[in-house]
This record gives sequence, C-alpha cells and structure tokens, in this order.
Amino acid sequence: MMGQSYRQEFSLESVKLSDSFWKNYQQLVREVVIPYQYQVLDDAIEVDVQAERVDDTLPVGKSHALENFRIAAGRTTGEHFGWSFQDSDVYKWLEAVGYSLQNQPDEALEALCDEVIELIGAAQAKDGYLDTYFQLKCPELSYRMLYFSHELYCAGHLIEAAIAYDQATGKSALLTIAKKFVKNIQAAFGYEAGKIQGADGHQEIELALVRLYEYTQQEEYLHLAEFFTDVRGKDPHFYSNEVKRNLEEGLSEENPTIDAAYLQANAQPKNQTIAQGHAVRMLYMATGMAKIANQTGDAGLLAACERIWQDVTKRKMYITAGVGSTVHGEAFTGAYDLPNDTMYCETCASIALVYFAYELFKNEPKREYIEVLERALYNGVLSGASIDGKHFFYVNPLEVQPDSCRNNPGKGHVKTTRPDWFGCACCPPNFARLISSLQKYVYTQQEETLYLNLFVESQLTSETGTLTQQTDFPYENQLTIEATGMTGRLAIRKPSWAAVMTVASVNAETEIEETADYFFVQLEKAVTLQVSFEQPVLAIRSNPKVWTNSRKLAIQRGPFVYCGEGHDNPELFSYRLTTKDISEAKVRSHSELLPQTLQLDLVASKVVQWKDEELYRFTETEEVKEAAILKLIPYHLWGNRGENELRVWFPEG
Ligand code: FUB
Ligand code: ZN
Repeated sequence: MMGQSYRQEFSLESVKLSDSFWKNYQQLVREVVIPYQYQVLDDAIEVDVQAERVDDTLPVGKSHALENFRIAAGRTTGEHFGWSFQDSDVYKWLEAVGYSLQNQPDEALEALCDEVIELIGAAQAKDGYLDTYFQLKCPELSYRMLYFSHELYCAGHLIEAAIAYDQATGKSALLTIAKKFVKNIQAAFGYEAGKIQGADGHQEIELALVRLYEYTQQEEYLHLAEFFTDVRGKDPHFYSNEVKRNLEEGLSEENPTIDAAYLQANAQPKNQTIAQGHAVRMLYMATGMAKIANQTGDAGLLAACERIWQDVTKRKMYITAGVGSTVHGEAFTGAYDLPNDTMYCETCASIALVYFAYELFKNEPKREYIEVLERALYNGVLSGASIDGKHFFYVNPLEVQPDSCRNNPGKGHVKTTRPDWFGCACCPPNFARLISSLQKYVYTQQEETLYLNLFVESQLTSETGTLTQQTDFPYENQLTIEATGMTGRLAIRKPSWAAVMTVASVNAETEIEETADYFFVQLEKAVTLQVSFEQPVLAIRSNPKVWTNSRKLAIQRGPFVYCGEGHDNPELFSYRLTTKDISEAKVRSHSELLPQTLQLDLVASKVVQWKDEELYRFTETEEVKEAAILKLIPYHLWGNRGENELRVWFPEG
C-alpha cells in the first residue's frame, strides 16, 4: 500500500504561478518577509517583540533564535532565551526559503541559508540530539518533559525545512542533520523494552515523518510516524506519570496539572471523535493521521479524521476559517461557541486547517475540503500578515472595539494592529512557508482525474503534457484553460460562492459532464476551455445554534469574506443591514490597499446616536435609523490603516 502514485501532489517546480494576486504575495514573501524575518531572528534590527497574550512571564523584547544556536554551537557564550521551541522559528524560516528558492533562485539567499545550516549542524550534539533549549538549559530533562518540551515538534519542523531546502538546492546538509536527529529519536522512542512509549505534547513530527518517507521512500520514517500516532493516548496517564517521575527523581520541581484531553492524549487518535484542546496541535495531529492513511490505507484512522473534520467545520469554525475559540490554552471550546471578539483564531491554526483539508482531499477528492482550504487561504491565513510584509497577527478577531481591547483584560490577546513580531513567533514564518508553497494546492491528480482546485493563473507540467489556467481571478470572472498532451479528465471545482458557472470547449468537441460539485472534461485531445461564473455578493447566516451571531449577517463575494472598518465607517457598531442591502451592493475599486482590491458599498442603515449620558431607555420600541452607506473591504486586509473598529457580523434590521 506504500507510495500510491495515483494520488499525486505536484511539486512546486511543476506548477508555475503567474497569478497577479498570489504572485504578488509570493513576491512580498521573497522580497520583504524573508529578509525581514532573518533580521529579526538574528536580532539585527530594532523591533517591538510583543507577548502574544497578557502574561508578564512570557518572553518578549527579542527573538534570540539564531543566537541560541550560536551558544549551543559554542561560538559565543550566553543563555538560551525564548520559548522551548524557539529553534522552530529558524526551521520554518528555512523551509519558507526552500520553497521560495524553488520559485526563484537567489544565490545570496542560498549562501545565507548555507551559513545557517552550518551553524545548526555545529549546534547538533554528537549523538544527533538537537534542541538548543534543552542542550543549554536542562540536558538532564531531554525527552523527559514531553508534555511541554516540543523537542519532537522542533524535529518535525527541521525535517520539513530539510526537505524543502534539499528540493530547492540539491544540498543535503540539512537533511543529513535531520536524519541524524531522527536516528536519535528512533533510539529513544518505540514499543521495544526500555524505550519511551509516548509522543510529543505538540504534534508535528508525525506529519513531517510521513513527508520524509514520501521524499526518501524509506519506510522506517513512516513506521515512526505510525508509532507516534498510535502511542498517543494509549496510556492517558503518560504525561502525568512523566511529571511524577521527574519530581521523584529530583529532576524538576514543576508539577503542572496535566489535562490529557487538551493534549489530545485522552484516547488514541484513531478513537478520537471531536476537535478538542489546543487548536494547532489538534490539526497538525489530524494532518499527520490523514497523511498516514493516505500512505497505508488505514480506514480507522481516516474515519477518525473525518469525525474531527466534521466537528471542526460544522460546529467550531469561524466564517473566516479561523479556529480556536479561546485564548485559554489557545484552544477549541464547545460546539457553536464562536465569540467574535474574544476568540483566538491563531494564524497557525488556519494554516493547519489548510494542511488538514488538503490531506483529506488527497484521500478522497470531495469538494468540501477544498472549499474550506480556499476559505482559510483567502481569509484566516492572509489576515495573518500586513500588506507591508513586516507586521503580523497571531490572533485574528472578527470584531474589534479598540477601547474595549485596551480596557477589558479578557481581550488582552486581541491586538488592534499587527505587531512587528512576537515572543512566541510561530505564526509569521508559518505564513511565509505556506504562501511560498501555495502552488502545491492548485492541482491534484487522483487516479485518472486531474482536479483543478483553485482558480489561480498558472501552468502545470505533468508527465505527459501541460495545462494552463489564464485568469485575473479573483478580480474577474473567467478562466481560459488550455490542455495539451494531457490524459484522463479534468475536474473543475464549482465553488459554492459562484453563480451561473459554465464551461465550454472553444476548439474541439469534448465531453463535459456537470455534477453538483464539479465539471468533468475529457482531456484526450488538446482542448481550450472557457470557464465563466459570477461572483454575487452573498449574505451569510449562521446556524441559529451559534448564539453570538443570532440575527446577524456576514457578507462574502467570491472567496473573500468582507468586513467593515471604522476607518471607512465611523460608528461602525451602529450599522444595520438586510439581505436586500447585501444583494444590491455596488462593487467598486478601492484605492488604499492592495492593487485591484474591490470594495463593496451597501446602502444600509445606521442607528441614530443617543445623547451621551443616556445608557438605557424604557420607551423606545423601534430603533431610530437613517440610511447610510456601509463600505466593506476583504477581511484579510483589515488593520492595515492604523487602529480602528472591525466588524464581520452585522445586526440584521
Ligand atoms: O507551541 C508551539 C506553537 O506556539 C503552537 O503551535 C502555537 O499555538 C503557539 O503556542
Ligand atoms: Zn502561530
């Protein structure tokens, strides 16, 4: 069952992007985000490094990520600074560079990476172990605090970086370092007597090991991924026993209460039924499970993935594809609990949802996976970075009232503008690695069917031929697809936001079959297809069980969820609107944000303001309203024009 070639993910090299929307983002990552992030990781520029939430004990002020490696390598002296997973910031940056170099070679950048890789190699212990936090602070606790340590999480990011860099440059130094670390892990973990029978508190290595297997075809890596996925939750007391043992042996004085469900370790993953606990961990775990199932055909694991998927997307996901409803543990909460102003919606969690959706799609090509993937990409992921590429959101709110964020400690994590950097900097380089590998998600081969998942101007070169997509989507409503030398059939997704979608062949007689979700087109001959659709402005309602959105409407056009900002709409919280206002919205160009941005103007209404000293009234039965224009922009662009109010869900009326 290994290496099923009929489920094919295309390499970055085989898909060339020319799309104006995404190419601009990739260019931003290449020209601004990557150099900026290096300078931050190297502490070479003055930046305001903020805590991701209100907690005076969190590391702030600097990154120190590269310096930690220098100290571990013995090239300088000092103490480790930052989170136990600070190393992963460097690995994720390297991974982003690996993809970027695949898109566009850059000798100077490659030389810089080679230096960083040499440094990482120098920091690695002789036995392959590599984690600057434990090496510098408490070597006696390595692999003994898995509930907290992130050693294997970092190893996972190292593996992913190593693959990307090897693909880009053919240079295997980082891969050699990663494999050496894996050997060390293999020697320490496993079902064999004397080995540790537990997994990292933060999943990541599982999905990375499957990627390493895919890249090297060495089955030992897949087996290790299976081990970590199987052992998790087998003994629900594994992590609390770890704590007890360290206390008994005098190795640590830490005595935290372990919540196995928070660590998704209360049951084995194959038996899990809901999305619970830390959101990113949950979704990285589910991605790993889906990747294993894709390689082994493990139906039980896939069924568990599907249960988790249903729980996330039918009960716990925001309209922006943000997930994680609470700052407390950066976690999922209960079904339909989707507060818009205290939520977490970490950028990494939406990125993880993209990964999970894509792996499920590779297992079974259902449109719903790509629908969520697209929703996340254009909304909850893109909102993670500013258009200048140097500011980032960790938490992505759907409703912001700046005064309330300042004064209400329950909203201390909700930043009103994107900071330069975070003490916990997981999101910015995660953003960079996803954007620079975006073309991976555009096409997927499933047996004889080539799926066109995303409307992105690009050229795919397959083993037999080429397929090009020409379009100025999302700014225009058509695609021209040309296929030559291709075999099988093409499946063109019918996005649920599209109306009146048609596909016609303009040069050859070819069979086109339409289903509810796809157009299927035979590709035996060279064919040119004209695809057209409309992008109506759509009103969205939540399931009535989402109490916070009761009698509220959100607005979407094409893949973009729209939002209002105080900058364009003073007294933003006074607006009311109807489905008719939404359907009659005028689409016009917006001049301040990204080129070609489309703004929506709605003739809505606005509640007439009361006198300031009045807080409540007995007598009023109807709100007194006046007509007012509500100007909306794509959600991902909010917060680029200074601090101001934000709203996605508007009261109906
Ligand atoms: O713990 C590592 C990363 O930092 C997580 O994925 C994020 O949620 C943040 O806590
Ligand atoms: Zn993050």
